[in-house]
Amino acid sequence: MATRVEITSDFWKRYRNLVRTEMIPFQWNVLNDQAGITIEKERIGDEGIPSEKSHAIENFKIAAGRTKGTHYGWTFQDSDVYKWLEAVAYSVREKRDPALEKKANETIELIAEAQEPDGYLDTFYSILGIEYRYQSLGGSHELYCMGHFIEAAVAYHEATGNEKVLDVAKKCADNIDDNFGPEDGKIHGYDGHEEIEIGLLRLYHVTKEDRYLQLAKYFLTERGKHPNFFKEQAAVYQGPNALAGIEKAPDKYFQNHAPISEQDTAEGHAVRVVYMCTAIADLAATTKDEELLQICKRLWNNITQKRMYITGGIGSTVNGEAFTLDYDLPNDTMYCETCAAIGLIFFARQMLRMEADSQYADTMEKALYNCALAGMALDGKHFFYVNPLEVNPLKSKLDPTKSHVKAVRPSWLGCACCPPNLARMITSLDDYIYTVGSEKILLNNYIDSLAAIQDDNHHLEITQKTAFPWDDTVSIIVKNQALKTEIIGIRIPSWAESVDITIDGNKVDNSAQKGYVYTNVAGGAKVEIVLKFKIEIRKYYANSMVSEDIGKVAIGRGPFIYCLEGVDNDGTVSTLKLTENSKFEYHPNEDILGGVGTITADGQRVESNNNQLYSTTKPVIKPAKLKFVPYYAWANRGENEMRVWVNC
Ligand code: FUB
Ligand code: ZN
Repeated sequence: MATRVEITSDFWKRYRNLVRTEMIPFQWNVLNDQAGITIEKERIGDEGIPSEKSHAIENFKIAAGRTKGTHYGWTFQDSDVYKWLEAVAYSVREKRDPALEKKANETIELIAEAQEPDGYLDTFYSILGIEYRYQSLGGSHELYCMGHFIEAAVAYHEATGNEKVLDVAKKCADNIDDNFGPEDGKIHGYDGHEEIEIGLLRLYHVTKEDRYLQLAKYFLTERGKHPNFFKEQAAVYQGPNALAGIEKAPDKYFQNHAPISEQDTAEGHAVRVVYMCTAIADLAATTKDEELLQICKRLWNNITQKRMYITGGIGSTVNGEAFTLDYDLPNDTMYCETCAAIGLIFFARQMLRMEADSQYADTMEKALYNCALAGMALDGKHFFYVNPLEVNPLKSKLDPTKSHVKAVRPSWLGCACCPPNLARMITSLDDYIYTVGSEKILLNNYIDSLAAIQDDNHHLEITQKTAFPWDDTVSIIVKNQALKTEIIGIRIPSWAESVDITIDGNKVDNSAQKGYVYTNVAGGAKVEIVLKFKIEIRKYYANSMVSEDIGKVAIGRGPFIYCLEGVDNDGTVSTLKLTENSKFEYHPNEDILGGVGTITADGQRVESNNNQLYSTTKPVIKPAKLKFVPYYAWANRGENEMRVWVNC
């Protein structure tokens, strides 16, 4: 490994240990239907949601011929197993675990047995009708699942040296290559859900086999060139029900409305968009393609400047789990799927390979510390799919348009894409701290850690000592063991009011270029860079085009966005108000929510003085104390009202 980062941060070690000791074993039990839990439907009113069991491992056993039975679950049920395997890979990369590796190796054997002799891999069609494969790509998720497998395989191979898993992945990619592409006789199409493109590029990076890169490029550039592709396939399809009817969704749902070169706005299903963008950005960075970079920048700007929540969440509507239009950011009906925030983090990471611009790392950090982390309970065993910015638990129960907006995290969901996505994100967080380029190294995330960066261009160690995100000081010790000078770019976060920087005790210029302050570390030198951020409690106002946030304010400190929860605020938070003169105080608080910083403010409560629905009497305004907790930690103390955007 060219770069190895050991995370030593208390904040992140707790999460990473939780994933290793609770989440991965728990998910294994779920995948094997041995967790003894109730699986919830994502929302009411959709009878087609399979939620009696996971059956994911059983599907593989049936496809492998080890047991008899039929397929159960979504067409993409296999991906739950692959994401689990990927999380295992990163977890054992951090700390070898023979018992867990044995389970993973056995799972790989099972997957290999389920693979068709020609490399095709998908239990849904292997069980229900292999002759129908690749014929219903709008909803079948075959390539999506194989993409997840390939990602897991590359990660597991890199972590353990396991060759078998990489062989299965190559066979799988070769089968896709045999079946798709511009040549006559091949399918001129792509999957309804982007993901295979990410997997193929990862496989290319490890094997250097150009066919995989070309195939990823084909899928990306073919998309949107013939929007009727899914409909045409569906019209003649006679195989098992692979989300029948999905082809009638608007072309935008699949990012199939125009070639990617003509896509200026983020349209349709949010996870698909950011997975597509991640792959385009990886391809652009890998091939140094300027046109692809411009596509990425247009989509990035549209998402982050017009369609993203202050928590880093994306997807404004449950209808198609999708983007809607610029500035349409409702707080209590939105989607903000955990996977979408994670996908945005993937996209940001790829953008940093091309542009040393801190906006990417700022957004990565925002999505990570807020929307993504909120997807998981502090116990590591309960998960949100949807991450609202405002909840009234009764409305979620009684208003069918809000049934997807849950007030407490279920143990597991019928559509289980988010929990294993969180597991793989948290276990691979070490990959997001630095961007190692041939000319410079960017320090993107402040996380207590030890990094060894050793490749053809670099030979150095970087140690970060910090109690961030709760503290304002970071000591960075850079030991350059090479002869050449290293250029280190240090990110100045957008939430910092200012920063003092010293190098070996001497104050230095803190002017930044696109959000990074650069310093040279001479060959053979060891320097200590100390950053002291001025972090204040901030009031954020949304653009006035966001009608839902007019007259409201959101509170943040450092990377965290805060929220009000009923449990801290006499039950009801919708009647609370901040004023222009509200004074805020920050309190480190070890006693709640696993140790967080809370914020209090003096404000007001608005109360009607009669019980009429409408009245000519103005409500009474009473003084009130407001208490805020970090958004990521909400919904860990039972069912509660919650609000990010507070009346003011
Ligand atoms: O379609 C597979 C996954 O299920 C998507 O990424 C999620 O949004 C959920 O729809
Ligand atoms: Zn998800």
